Amino acid sequence: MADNATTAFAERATANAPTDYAQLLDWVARVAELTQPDAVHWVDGSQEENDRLAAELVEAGTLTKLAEDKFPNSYAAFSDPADVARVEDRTFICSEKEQDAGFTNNWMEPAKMRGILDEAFAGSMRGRTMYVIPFVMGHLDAEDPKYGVELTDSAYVVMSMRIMARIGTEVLEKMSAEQAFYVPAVHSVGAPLEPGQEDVPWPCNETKWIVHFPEERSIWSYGSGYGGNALLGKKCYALRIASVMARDEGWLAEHMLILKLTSPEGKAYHIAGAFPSACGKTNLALIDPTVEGWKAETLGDDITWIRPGKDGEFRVINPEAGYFGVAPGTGWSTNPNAMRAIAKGNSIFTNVALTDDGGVWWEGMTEEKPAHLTDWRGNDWTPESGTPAAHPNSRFCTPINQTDMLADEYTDPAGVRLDAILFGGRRKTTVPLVTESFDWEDGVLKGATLSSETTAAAAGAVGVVRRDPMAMLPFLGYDAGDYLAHWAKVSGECDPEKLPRIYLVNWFRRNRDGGFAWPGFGENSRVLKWVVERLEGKADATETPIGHVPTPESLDLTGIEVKDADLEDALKVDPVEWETENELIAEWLEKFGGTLPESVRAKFDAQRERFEAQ
Ligand code: GTP
Ligand code: SPV
Ligand code: MN
Repeated sequence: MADNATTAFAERATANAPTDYAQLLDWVARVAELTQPDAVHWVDGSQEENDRLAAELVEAGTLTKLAEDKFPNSYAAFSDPADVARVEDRTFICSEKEQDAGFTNNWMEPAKMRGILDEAFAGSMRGRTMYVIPFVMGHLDAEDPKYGVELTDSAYVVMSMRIMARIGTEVLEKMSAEQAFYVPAVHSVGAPLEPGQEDVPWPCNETKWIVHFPEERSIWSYGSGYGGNALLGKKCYALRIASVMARDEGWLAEHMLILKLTSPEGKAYHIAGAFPSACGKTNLALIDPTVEGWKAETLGDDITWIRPGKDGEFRVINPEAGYFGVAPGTGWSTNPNAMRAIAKGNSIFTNVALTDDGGVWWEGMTEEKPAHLTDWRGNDWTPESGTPAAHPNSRFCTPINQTDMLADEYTDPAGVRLDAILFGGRRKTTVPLVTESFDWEDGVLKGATLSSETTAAAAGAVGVVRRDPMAMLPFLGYDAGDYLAHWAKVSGECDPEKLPRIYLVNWFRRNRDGGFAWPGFGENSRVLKWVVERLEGKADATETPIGHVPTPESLDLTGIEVKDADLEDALKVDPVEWETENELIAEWLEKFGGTLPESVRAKFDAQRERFEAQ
């Protein structure tokens, strides 16, 4: 019941609001009544506003300004040590029916969850400002712009969302003029301040809730300030909620990079890659090809929206505007394109280490470790410390338009035609460097049974092999079997001749000595060259029970030294390893229950039969 005090919150929220969109004003007022912020600020997205928020966050100790001559307009943030990654066990899909969330998701009855959230959010923004961030995922001039509004009590989130998405006045004006649907997304760090109570640099709550109501298309996030938990346009909207929109509207929302590759003959190809978190999307998206004459340009590194195009092709766009990239392992030798983009500034680094001269450092940035650093926890660090200076899931947040190799088509709402899809993961054994699927449905099987060793991108154990369908395990907004059926449905609307070819890749296989069998990074261009030559019908391959694998001679290894034994280890399809793998796949497919599409089961049976016939 709204008494005078709570009504005052609602009035304050909408007084001087830069819009007359009644439904939006009403929702903002209701959330303000619930959360009771001290002030409400409608975000315009300007540089001045950003600079003001940055100054406030520096004052509060949340941000450290980096040396202007090294990283202009850039900041480092250090999170609470208990708030460093996505929290999958606290992430819920609250569909009306449990079966619609599927076996891969946490589910709770929506009414029950609403009760919990009402309690958690009641007064949760006390003593703080509630920011209203109008945003659009994808292009503002798309045929059907995908709007959202995030209400957050974190200025760090505002600054990060400004990098990751198109936000502010222009979006609000168009959304209001169209009275358009927007995804309502509420975020609170869950750390209200009593009058006079001093704030901490990274407020958060031990209890965390990352909740999606797919039918309502709404998001409620509580207790974390970190990345995918808090920048709600990213995983919560552009994957979980968007996957549900996509199911209902006939398209696909995927955890994929998009790369444009131009051959020495000047033919351009577009390749998407679905790899689980921290498994190499950003690195491949920004690849610096080592193979002669090939040019790479990027369109995106994390999220791809796929639609059937007018001519029966798959068309793809990147709905994001920035990178939230894994810092460790990003260096001048492994990823110079990312380093150049970062060096232009306008970035926020989270949980990296600070150098004594006002710069940042993380493991793998340079070969030689600095003699002294302040590590991500704020402690003195030297190479002898024996602990990582940067958190393994530390990240750089950088505008994509600072990329020298950004493809022109990035700005085109019509996107690009997709020629190939790579599914990849981290597997020490079993999965060869690259395998071409026999056909589309066999490729969908490869996606459905994709597996990877877990990484630091999510809280929990690292290095455990788990199945991760299409690299979407943590990001599916609905039942996993229905999702695979939807892949079949969307592809059924395309010209079969124009469907992208599907490849399974693994940059992480170990050789017999325990090292990486394949050098990876820029050298992956050699694999991409093989992929394109397969599309062109030029490259040789060996047929194996899982598909076509390069012959050792068909990979262009000019200019690098790869030992014969390593190449053998990288390309091998070992029947003994695959006996175990097929067992694990069978167990995995069992979990889908009744919604597993028959075509996936049939393609798996065919794979097993090919092994048996060997
Ligand atoms: P999210 O942003 O979490 O979705 O991850 P991502 O898939 O974009 O991962 P990213 O490209 O940032 O890679 C993460 C880690 O994989 C880094 O530590 C890299 O050094 C490592 N990595 C990427 N590519 C390769 C490769 O080709 N070979 C090897 N050995 N490691 C790689
Ligand atoms: C991932 O974990 O896949 C990321 C980082 O891309 S986050 O935005 O935190 O989800
Ligand atoms: Mn990701």
